[in-house]
Amino acid sequence: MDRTAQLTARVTEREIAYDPPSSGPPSPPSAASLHVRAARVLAANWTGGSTVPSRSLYPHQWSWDSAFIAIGLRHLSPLRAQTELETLLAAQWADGRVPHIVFSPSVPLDAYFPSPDFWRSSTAGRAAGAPRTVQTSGIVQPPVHALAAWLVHRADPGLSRARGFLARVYPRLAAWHRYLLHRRDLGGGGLVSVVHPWEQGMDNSPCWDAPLARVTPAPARSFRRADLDHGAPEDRPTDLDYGRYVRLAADYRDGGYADGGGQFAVEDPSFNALLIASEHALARIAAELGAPGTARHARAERLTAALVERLWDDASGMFLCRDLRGGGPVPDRSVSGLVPLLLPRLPREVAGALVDTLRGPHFAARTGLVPSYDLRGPAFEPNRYWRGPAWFNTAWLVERGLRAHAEHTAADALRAAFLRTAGESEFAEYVDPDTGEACGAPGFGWTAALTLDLLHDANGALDTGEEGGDRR
Ligand code: 9WN
Repeated sequence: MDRTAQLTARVTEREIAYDPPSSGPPSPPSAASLHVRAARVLAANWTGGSTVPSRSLYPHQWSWDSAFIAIGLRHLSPLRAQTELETLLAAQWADGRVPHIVFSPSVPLDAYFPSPDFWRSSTAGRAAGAPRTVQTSGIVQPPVHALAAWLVHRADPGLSRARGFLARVYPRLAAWHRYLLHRRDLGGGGLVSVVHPWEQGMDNSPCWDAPLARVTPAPARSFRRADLDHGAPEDRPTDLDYGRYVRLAADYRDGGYADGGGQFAVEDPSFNALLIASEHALARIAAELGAPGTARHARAERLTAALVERLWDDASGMFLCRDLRGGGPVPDRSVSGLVPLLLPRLPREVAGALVDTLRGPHFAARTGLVPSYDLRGPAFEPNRYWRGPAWFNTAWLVERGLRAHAEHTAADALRAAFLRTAGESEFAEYVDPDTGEACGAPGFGWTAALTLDLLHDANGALDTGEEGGDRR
């Protein structure tokens, strides 16, 4: 991102002021105050070129957080939203990967673990083309970025064209998808695999328990967790799980971040659905830039077919993860298996079954939000990281999915639950799915950003299908 953009992408009072949407259903009475409070969170977390998920727990730039944050920021400042994505993409590796963390040099090393001296991107990642001027992690996160770039462009096409926003991000986004499709099809069936639970974004999900059980944990004395300085131990992953995360990341690093040989390889429904949605968005970006997007739409359709063929489970009425290192389908039901609802071209019977599952006993939580894990599952815990609590980014994805399939009543109810709980929890990182009790970090970036998106884009199904024109 150029210095001029950084200087002009300042937070202004005008951005924080509430400007009600001109169309759509009536907003809840507290919409104006919710808007102002959410905008204040994003202003407080803005660093000048990007937004931290949380000032305390996550003081750097995270990849999929930034994509969600840009989707909300577009309603406050399309320039800041563009800048958010450009800052992230400036840290892309030459092999195309977009790192899951871009470290801020002004934050002390012990503020977050694993820190830059663990990942050693500029040395251990040299063969894979890690940048020299910025320190990053070496793993990735879900590819929400092309979708975010398209939505950000649509918020102010004039500004976007004047700044050449799409022309600048397109080659980077295309290289990012190429990396995933070519280097991460570890199962050979067309889907992308994650090689670490942090890559999928739902770090501590019970879906990883069996694949992780094969991993020998790094000794507890070999690292110091920083998350416990800010988060309650009973809400966070256990030391044993952390030891396994560290082992997997250290092995990947010590192998020069080359893909294919690791102990952990999982095909995940949410990660692949987000890639499909982003591939459709990239096709639209290509068309906007004057190139045909047909081949990309066709690839997205092939990926959708592979997703259904490899990960759909009729018996549970949802998608399941597939453990490529020996376990096959993972029987645990997690919200990841519902996220593909956001694809408008999903077979009708699959979409119908997903809607039924959402309404059924495994996912119908008392807050009206979507729990991260099966309410009746053996590993369910209402407060522990990704093992039951409800997150706001997944609620947003499911809400958009319900709209994509014209389930507007259910979408309206989820939107109302989202806005109510986000406001009451002071934009918490996540909440107890039944009581709405706030957990994790307060003033969380994507919670605030996606609140803004639901306030300002009440009826929007994501513009991700091949058809569908002007639906933003
Ligand atoms: C590891 C930043 C990130 C989110 C992830 C969430 C959590 C990190 C952690 O925070 O992960 O990447 O230290 O637990 O699980 O989804 O992107 O908000």
